[in-house]
This record gives sequence, C-alpha cells and structure tokens, in this order.
Amino acid sequence: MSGAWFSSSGNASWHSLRSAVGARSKTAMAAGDKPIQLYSLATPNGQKIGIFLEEAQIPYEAHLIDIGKGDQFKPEFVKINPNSKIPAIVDPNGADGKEVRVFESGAILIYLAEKYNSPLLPKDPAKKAETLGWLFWQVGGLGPMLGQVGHFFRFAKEDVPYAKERYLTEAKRLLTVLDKGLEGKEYLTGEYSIADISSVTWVKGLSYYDKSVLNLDDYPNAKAWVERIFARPQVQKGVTVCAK
Ligand SMILES: N[C@@H](CCC(=O)N[C@@H](CS)C(=O)NCC(=O)O)C(=O)O
Repeated sequence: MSGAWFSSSGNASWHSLRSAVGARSKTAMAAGDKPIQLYSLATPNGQKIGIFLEEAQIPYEAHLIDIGKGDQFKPEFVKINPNSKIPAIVDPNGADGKEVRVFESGAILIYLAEKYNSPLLPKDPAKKAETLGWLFWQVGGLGPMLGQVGHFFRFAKEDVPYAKERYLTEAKRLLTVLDKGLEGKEYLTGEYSIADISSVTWVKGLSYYDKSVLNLDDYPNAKAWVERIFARPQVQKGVTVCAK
C-alpha cells in the first residue's frame, strides 16, 4: 500500500486549495445550480464521493484536506466533520434552504443520491435494502479491515504478528464474500450503484499491497468488476478529485 495517502507533501492550507479537476468555482455554474462543497483527499474513502459526483453530474467545488498535514483537525473542518476525517460535504442549499453538513462517506453517498434522485440508489425497497447492505458492509467491514492490514503491514513501528494475522484473515474473508457476491453478476446488486462505488476504490487499492500479502488475482470476479468500473470515464475522473 502506498504511503502517499498519508504523506505530508502538501504545502497550503485546506481552505485555500482546490482540486485540479471538477467544478472549481460557483461562478462557472449556471444560475439555479445547487453546488456541493466537497472537503476530501483522493484516498479510497475520499474517491468514492468524487466518483459519485462525476457519475451523477452534480456541480461541486472540491477542497483538498491534507490529512498528512493535519488539516482534518483544524477548527474550520471540525465544524463540518466533528470526527476529523475526510470526506465531508457542505450543501449550502439543503431542504428549506438551510446549509447541511454531512460526514461519513456512506452518509454522503445516501444524502447526495436522495437529494439528486439518482438511480445509483434504487427506489425499490428490496433493491434499496440490498444496496445499503453492501454499502454498510464496506463502511463497517471492508474499509476498516483493509486499513488495518495496511497499517500493520506497512506503517506500524513494530512488527505485531498477532494483529497482522487477525486483520489479514478477516480482510481475505471479506474479499471472498465480495468475490462470491459478484459471481455471475456485473455489479453487486445486479445494477451499478453506490454499493459498487463504495467498495471499488478499496479493492482497486489492493495493487498497493505486496502480492504475497493481498493479491487481486485471487479474486477473479472482483478483479473483473474493478476493471469494468474503472473503464468508466466518470470513475477515472472521480478518483483524481482532491488528489495532491
Ligand atoms: N468511516 C469513515 C472513514 C473515513 C476515514 O477513515 N478517512 C481517513 C482517510 S481514508 C482520514 O481522514 N484519516 C485521517 C485521520 O485519521 O486523522 C468514512 O467512511 O467516511
């Protein structure tokens, strides 16, 4: 896994930085647009929101939060996300015209999909439940477990075999669940949705691990699914939003 996600090479404060791509200024948008203010970094969690905004063609302004420099702890950002993590959004024009602040990537995907009536969150109750099941599975399981694998295999100051074994075993189990879930299907619930967007950045990130630790080739359905989704121009653009 790359240390770049956590590096501290940025050189400007969060509120003065903008992504190199995506909508950059409210003035560039047509009158009546309701722009979304995105505070993020191009990590697997941050990239989900960039992908969704591009897929749904929502006007947005991207602000880089350099977590390597501690931008997430600045009072301006903590007002948006009390948990001091990217991604977060501000919708200056929420329901009844009031500003809405949303943190946690899953909550942001649901908020945006509902606000913009996106088919990426199905309306049918059964399909919606299945989509949210996979979404919460990623936020509560796949992401944290892969994050711990990254930590103990790449960043921990001491070798902790018990932790490595524990998190790697669970990460592999979850990847097997994903691979089985994709058997005979193009997307997790049959149709492309926020369930796919939520997990695909993490699974794409397996390429950052040593193949002796985690190898995408061991999960052929997941590998084909990553390639299918990353063939989409919206995804290719979305993952670069808030890149350093
Ligand atoms: N459950 C959160 C996780 C967010 C998260 O862990 N973000 C990381 C970057 S991928 C972060 O901001 N880390 C900074 C820190 O921990 O100080 C979500 O899905 O939004």
